[in-house]
Amino acid sequence: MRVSRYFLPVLKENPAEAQIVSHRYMLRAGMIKQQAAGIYSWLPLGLRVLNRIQQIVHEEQERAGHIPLLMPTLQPADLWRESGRYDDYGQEMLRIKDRQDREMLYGPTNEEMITDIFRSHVNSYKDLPLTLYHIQWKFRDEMRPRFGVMRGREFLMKDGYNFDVDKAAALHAYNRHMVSYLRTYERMGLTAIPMRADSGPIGGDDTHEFLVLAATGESEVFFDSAVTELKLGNREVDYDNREEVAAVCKEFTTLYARTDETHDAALFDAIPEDRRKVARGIEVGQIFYFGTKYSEAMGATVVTADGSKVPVEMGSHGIGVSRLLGAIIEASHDDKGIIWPEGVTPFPVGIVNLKQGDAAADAACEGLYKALAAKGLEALYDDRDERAGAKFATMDLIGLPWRITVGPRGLANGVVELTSRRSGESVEMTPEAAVARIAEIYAAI
Ligand code: 5CA
Repeated sequence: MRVSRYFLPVLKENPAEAQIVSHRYMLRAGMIKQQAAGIYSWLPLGLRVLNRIQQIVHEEQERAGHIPLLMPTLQPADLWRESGRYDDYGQEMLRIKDRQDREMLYGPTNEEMITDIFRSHVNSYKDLPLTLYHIQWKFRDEMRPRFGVMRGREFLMKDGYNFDVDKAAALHAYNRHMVSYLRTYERMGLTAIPMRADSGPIGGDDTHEFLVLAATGESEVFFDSAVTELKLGNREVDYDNREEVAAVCKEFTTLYARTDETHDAALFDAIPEDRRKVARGIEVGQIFYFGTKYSEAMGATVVTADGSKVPVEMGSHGIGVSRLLGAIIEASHDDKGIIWPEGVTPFPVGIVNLKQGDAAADAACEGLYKALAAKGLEALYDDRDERAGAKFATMDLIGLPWRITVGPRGLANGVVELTSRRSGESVEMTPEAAVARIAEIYAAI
């Protein structure tokens, strides 16, 4: 993409309404525009990151054997009357009437609708296990929408629902979600710690939230600092192997890590003092096991191997897809702007032409742009007739992890400069070497 042809409405001034750094940088980098409290348009740069995040979520869900579908945003109120949640949900639910005066709602989550799909099509244990998920917009009329996409009213969520014949199988589904979430967040450059939590309006006995530590997080968290050292890394996990998946979950949930709702002072005090940490975190996901809460209320049953009919065992599992942009920026930025991890960056590399109109510089930039494209890497090429300082400031603000700087002086010696956004280090090399280096970095992602 050439900046001269792109739509990148960068702001010079700090927007007064933004209280935290991620919100400020998302507005300044021209990623989002607020349309109403907690409701945003996704401008092209923001959409690219949102798409990258969705792609990683899809890949990791499908790797775990979970199946995508797509349910609507609007739901009939009657479905929610069956579970009793239409009355329970309160003012967070946006209630709508259609022209026939039928009661509808903008879905805050989809337990009822997925249970309805299940009961219409599945009757036998032979069709289980089954986990269906979608990535869809939700609406919750939050009392205090704030911090940009972090606490929106309309927001994008991945929500998945498992259906299993018995509790042991449902707990395996819970564990599979935990492992797939750990991998998902790691691919986004995040450390998200699973913490024992409270189930709130979703209900159920077992639930973990995934928290990214950040001073601006809305949740107070208590943990053993050793938990932050745990990494899934590249290890292969066989998602069908119950013991193996359970062992990974045990590794990540044995050390003390809880949100304030479930905090236990006595257990916390048993941690060696130098490892006892109280901090703040951003909740980027939550998994729930709730058994037959919805299936019993809505008549979703399966016939088991011995011929008896039982309500299907369920759980639900959510990732805050749009919130993740804010969480990643909170975890990865400096005073010049965002620093995208390679896994989610909107463009893999930026090209800055120091002297637009100089024949050699223009030709070198075009050559780099095409050579990168040939390797499947779409660069953001700043081809505007602007001062170098302004181009650097834009690149730093939008946070592409790598920048290639091209100018007549370097080219006279056959070199361009490759700069890491994170370390600030620059290395001179030939254009060919720069392309090869970028390709090598992204091949490993
Ligand atoms: N049905 C379950 C799991 S699918 C559910 O709704 N879980 S949830 O309420 O915990 O939401 C899942 C994730 O969505 C949260 O962990 C959080 O990351 C994100 N989320 C929740 N509310 C908002 C909001 N107002 N703005 C942005 N993201 C949100």
